[in-house]
Amino acid sequence: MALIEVKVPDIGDFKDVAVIELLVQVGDTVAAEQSLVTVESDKASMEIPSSHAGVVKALKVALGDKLNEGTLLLMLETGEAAVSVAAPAAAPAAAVPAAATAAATAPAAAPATAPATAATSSPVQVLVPDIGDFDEVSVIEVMVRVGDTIKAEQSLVTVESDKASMEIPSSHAGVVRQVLVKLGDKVAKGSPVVVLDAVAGVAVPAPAAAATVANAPAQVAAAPVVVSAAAAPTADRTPPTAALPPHEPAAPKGALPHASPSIRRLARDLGVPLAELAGSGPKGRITQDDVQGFVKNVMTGAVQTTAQKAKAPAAAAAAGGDAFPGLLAWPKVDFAKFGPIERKDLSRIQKISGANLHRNWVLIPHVTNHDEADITELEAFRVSTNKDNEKSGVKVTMLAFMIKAAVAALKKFPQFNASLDGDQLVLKSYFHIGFAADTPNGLVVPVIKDADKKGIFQISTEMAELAKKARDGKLGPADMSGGCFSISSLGGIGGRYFTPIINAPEVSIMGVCKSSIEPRWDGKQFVPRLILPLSLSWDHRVIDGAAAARFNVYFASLMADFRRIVL
Ligand code: CAO
Repeated sequence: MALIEVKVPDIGDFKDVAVIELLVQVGDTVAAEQSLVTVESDKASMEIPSSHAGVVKALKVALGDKLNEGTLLLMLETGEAAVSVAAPAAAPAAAVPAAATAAATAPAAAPATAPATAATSSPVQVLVPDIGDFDEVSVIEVMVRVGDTIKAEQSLVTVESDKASMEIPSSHAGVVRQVLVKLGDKVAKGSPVVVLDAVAGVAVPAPAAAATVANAPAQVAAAPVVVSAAAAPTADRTPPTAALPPHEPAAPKGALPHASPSIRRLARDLGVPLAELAGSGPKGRITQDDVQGFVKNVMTGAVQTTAQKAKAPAAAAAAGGDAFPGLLAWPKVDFAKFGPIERKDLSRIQKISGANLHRNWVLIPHVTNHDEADITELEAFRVSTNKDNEKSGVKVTMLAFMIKAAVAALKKFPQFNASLDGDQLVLKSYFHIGFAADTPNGLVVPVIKDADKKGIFQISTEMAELAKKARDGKLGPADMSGGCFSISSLGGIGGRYFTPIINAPEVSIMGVCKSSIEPRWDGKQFVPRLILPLSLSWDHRVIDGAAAARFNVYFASLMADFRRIVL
C-alpha cells in the first residue's frame, strides 16, 4: 500500500484553469486513467485523468479552484509498494500537451519563413496536427463551408475519439477554398482538413508564413483544443456554487449536454440552456443550428425555457399580474398601514429552493398517502444500540433505519426509483437517498450515495457529517446530486402528517413526523405502541395509488420488524 499525490500534469499553455466539475469523491475507487476533475479555460475544457488506480483518500481541490501544472489534486491509496507520482498518461492529458505544443511544432511541418505580409494570397492546406495518443478520430462536426472567411485559430472541425473530443482550429486567417472532410470521416495526424486562401497582408501565426512560399498548398498542422470526454459529454456549466438548492434536480448533471466549447460559448452568450436542447448532431451532439433554432422558437413564443416556465407565474404574481388566466392577481397590500413592519431579503438558498419547489409543485401531479409504522421494537433496538456504542461517538437516529428501509422498498417497487425523461421512464439500479436538512439559511437535501452498500453506522456517520456541512453552508453540488428518493424527517421537531413536495426529477418522497405512544388493539386489549406517522408523496404520472399504498405498507412492515429487510 502506498499513499501517493496525484498532480496536474503538463497542460501546456493552459494557466489558471478553473475546476468546473469534481468527478470523484473521498472513498471512491478509481482506475488508472479515470477522469478525476474537469477544468475549463476560456478556450477549452478537459478532464484530468488519474495516473494510478487506487482509493481516493483526500481531495485537495474544490470547485472553482484555479489549477496549473503541478497542482496537487488528490491523495490516492494504491496497491503499489513504491510511492511514485507519474504524470497522467491517459488520452485527454496526452492530447493537452499536443494542443499546447502544436503551435511550436507546426512550423516545422512547413518551411519556416517570416510572417505573411505579402500582397498575394496562397493556398494553404491545414492538416490534423499531433493529437497525442489518438490513432484515428471521427469528424463529428464541420464548422466551416467553402467561401467562409475565417480567422486564424477559428475552429474548423470537431473530432471525437471514445475518450475525448477536440476542435481543430485553423492556423491561418483566410477564405475556405475546399473542405476536405465530411461528417463521419476518420482522420489522423497529418490528414488534410481544409484548403485555405490565406488572406494577404494579414499578420498570421508563424505556420501560415510557410504557405506563402509554396506553389502547392503548404501543409500546416493546427493546434487542437481538447474539449471534453466523449463518453461523458461535457455540460454547459454554470459557475460552481457553494450550495445547490435543496430541490434542484440533480440528475441532469449526470445527463450532460453534448456540445463543443464553441457551441457552449455561443449558448452562454445567447443565454440558451443547453440542457433543454435535443442535439441533432451525431450521438446527440448539439449543433449551432440547434442553438439558433431554439432561440428562434423562444423568440416566436413556440417554446419556453424551464426557467421562464418556473418564473412566469411567480413573476406575474409578484408584479400583481395575472399569474394564471382566470385567477385573481396576487393581493398587493400596504402592510405598514396596519402596523410596524420590517423587510428582509430572502436568502440565496430560499430564492433558489423557492423556484424549484414552485416548479415541482406546479408541474408534478402530487398525491400523498398517509400511513403509520409501529416502531416499538425498532426504537428499543436503536436505544440499546446507541447505549452499547456510546464510546464510538456515532449516534444512530430513526432516520438511518428509514434510509435502509427506503432502499429495500425501492428495490421491491422499482418505479419509485425512477425519473421521467420525456416519454421514457429512467429506472435506476443505484440507490442514493437524500434527506432534507434544516439550516439557518434554508432547506437543503444532501444525498447518501449507495445507501444499499452501507450499514446503519456508516449511514449515521455520513448523515452527521453532511448535516454539519449543511449547517455550515459547506455542502458542494456533489453532496446534493444524484438522489433517487428523499426523506424529509420532522421527527426531531414534531407534527403529525404533512405533504412533502417531490424533489424533481425524483418521483416520490417520504415525509416523517414525530413518533408517539398510542393505544393499539392486539386482539385482546389495547396496548401502548410507538407509532411513526408516514406521509408518502408520489408523482401520479409514474405511480398509482395502489402502488403507493403497497410501498407504504411494505416500508412500515420493515420498520415494524427490521429482520424482514434480510428476507
Ligand atoms: N420521532 C421521534 N423522535 C425523533 C424522530 C421521530 N421520528 N426522529 C428523530 N427523533 C429524535 C432523535 O432521536 C433525537 O432525539 P435525542 O436528541 O433524544 O437523541 C432528536 O429527535 C433530534 O434528532 P435529529 O434531528 O438531530 O436527527 P435526525 O437524524 O432525526 O435528523 C436532520 C437529522 C438533519 C434530518 C434533522 O436535524 C433536520 O434538519 N430535520 C428537518 C428536516 C426538514 O426541515 N424537513 C422539512 C422539509 S419540507 O420543508
